[in-house]
Amino acid sequence: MSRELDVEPEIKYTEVHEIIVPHLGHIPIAKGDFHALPTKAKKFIAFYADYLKPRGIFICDGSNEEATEIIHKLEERGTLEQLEKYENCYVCRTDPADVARVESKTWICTKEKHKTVPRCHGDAKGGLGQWISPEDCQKELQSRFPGCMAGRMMYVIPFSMGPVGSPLSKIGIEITDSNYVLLCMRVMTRVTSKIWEVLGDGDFVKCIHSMGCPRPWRKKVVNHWPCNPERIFIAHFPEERKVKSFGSGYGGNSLLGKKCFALRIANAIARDEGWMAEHMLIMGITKPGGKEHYIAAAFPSACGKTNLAMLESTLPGWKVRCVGDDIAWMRFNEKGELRAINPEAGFFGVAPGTNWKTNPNAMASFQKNSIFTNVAKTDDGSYYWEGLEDEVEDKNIGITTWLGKRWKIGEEGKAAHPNARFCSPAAQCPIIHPKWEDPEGVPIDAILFGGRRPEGVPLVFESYGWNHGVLVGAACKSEATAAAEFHGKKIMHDPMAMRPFMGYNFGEYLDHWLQFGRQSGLKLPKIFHVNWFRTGADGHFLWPGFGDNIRVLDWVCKRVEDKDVAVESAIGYLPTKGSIDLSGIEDKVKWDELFSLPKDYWKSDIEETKAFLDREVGDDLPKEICEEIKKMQERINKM
Ligand code: GTP
Ligand code: SPV
Ligand code: MN
Repeated sequence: MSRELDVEPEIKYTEVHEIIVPHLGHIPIAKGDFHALPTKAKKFIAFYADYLKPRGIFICDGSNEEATEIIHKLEERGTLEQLEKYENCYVCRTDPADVARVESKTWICTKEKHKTVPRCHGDAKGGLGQWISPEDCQKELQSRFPGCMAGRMMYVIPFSMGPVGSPLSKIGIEITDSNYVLLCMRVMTRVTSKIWEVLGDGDFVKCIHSMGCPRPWRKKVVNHWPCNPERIFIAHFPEERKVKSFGSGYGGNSLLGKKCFALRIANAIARDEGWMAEHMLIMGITKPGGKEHYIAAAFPSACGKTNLAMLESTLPGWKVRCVGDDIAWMRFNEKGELRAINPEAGFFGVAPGTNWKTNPNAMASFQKNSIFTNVAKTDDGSYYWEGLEDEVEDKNIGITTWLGKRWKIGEEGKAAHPNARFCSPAAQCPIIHPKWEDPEGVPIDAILFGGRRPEGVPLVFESYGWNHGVLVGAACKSEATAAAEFHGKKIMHDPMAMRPFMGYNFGEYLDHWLQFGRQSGLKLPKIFHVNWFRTGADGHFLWPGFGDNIRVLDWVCKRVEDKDVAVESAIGYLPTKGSIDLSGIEDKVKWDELFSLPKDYWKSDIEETKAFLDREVGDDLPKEICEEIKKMQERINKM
């Protein structure tokens, strides 16, 4: 057996059982029955207790009493503040230096470099996964983790991604010194002591997280939110199914079940096991009197997944139901159907822009049992953010911003951080699908890709087939958003909406997608591209979006049903004029502008995409993708 890549050199894994466990005598078990746990879990906990040196070990059981106890503690300390208008809702303000994912400090560690990043040439910028060698990684970890929980409690969180015990689910254990993380993990994943029974002797994904502020901590703690932003380091070990995250308490950096496990680690597991872990929402849509179709959609962070997954149809009679809003695990079953589950149990959604008009179902989901991060609070105990202006009764009410400043609507500055988030249980969503926890998953009929494309890209088009669809996904680009550390509105590549979440060589990932197309007997979903964000000459969006997106989904469903409502174009099938139902919004929508294909734009776009893929994927770029690029260039030249 190979040793763990990141085992601290002076402590051997084989010695854990004999050497570390006796040390537990010095670290009290604050809660839980350590000795009743499965052996592998005991070894894991003991090893890290000895290494991180917490003042106690708290084995979480997932109960409400446990949460209440932690919430009270955090209220006393000032980390959480109750939102009195709702039931069991709290606001948390972070250190303003810790507000989003940090791609530049996120690493994948494998022995071989090209397991992680493609064999590309000299000038690759390396945007598709960052590799770090085990030696360098070890150095970084050694300079951070030993003793990093001194004076703090070590929480041990057993959790399941996917319904507990389902064959498609996977178990993880997160060790953290942040009780905010514990509270959010309880919402986002299934945390229960049943995990220990299901786990038995089995393996689990090891998640280790620390805020990186051992006591005594001499630096100033801002907003009662300990963190260590200069020292953030997030390391993934796909071969060992392990994640180590240091320095940040925020979202995808610290709720390790989400991006770290359910995307980066799962992505690598999925390749080995023949399935897919994707940054996709899952939804079911049924037209009046029709059959339900299931759609999975990959849009980059803050580009509309949560909103689409919970869409409130503006066309009468349509039924939309949400299976998941951020991550899909998908596998072809023995009948050749692509089945998808949502591995998460909650929503960690963008708050600004969410209101009773744009997303009433999200609003309804977080009226109780929810945690709001970096939102503002009104003096009458309600949350507040940009987009709620029209829904506040008293427009003159006093507001405390996410930065703790006194503020009123209309004044300068922002009330909430643009990446402020609500964290609420999926089960509270009024349109949650009755099958959202079905261990078999739901059958996917169509896959959508999309992004924020102010220019050139029509509202919707359909790919010419699976391989072309994979190219459409690989060519995804979008304006930067506040979900990561980038600033400004530059257009960035975000292939398959997975740029920040790749767990292995992106060339091999594309090949993994393509091999489904080479197999026989699989019912491959149709692949589409959508763009809600095209702007006109005046800078305004050309498409009303939100509930009106049902009109586009309607067209997608017609195509899934093989209806003749499309015409060929250089970039794929476009809707025939009039085949998208615009009843009621005819005046608002300029069809020709929304669907125009400027030849110069597409000529340079495909060239730029080709240059990007050549540069970043290099020798690992599958030949099918090169062929599809060539066909696309030929079509564009003929425009
Ligand atoms: P992550 O949770 O970061 O992965 O984001 P997401 O893809 O779930 O994005 P979300 O649905 O939270 O939307 C992000 C932002 O886009 C919000 O401010 C929304 O108001 C806005 N948005 C979503 N859908 C639409 C749309 O159809 N049209 C327009 N104009 N804006 C939209
Ligand atoms: C994203 O950025 O895609 C999110 C938010 O869903 S976070 O959990 O912070 O990654
Ligand atoms: Mn996301």
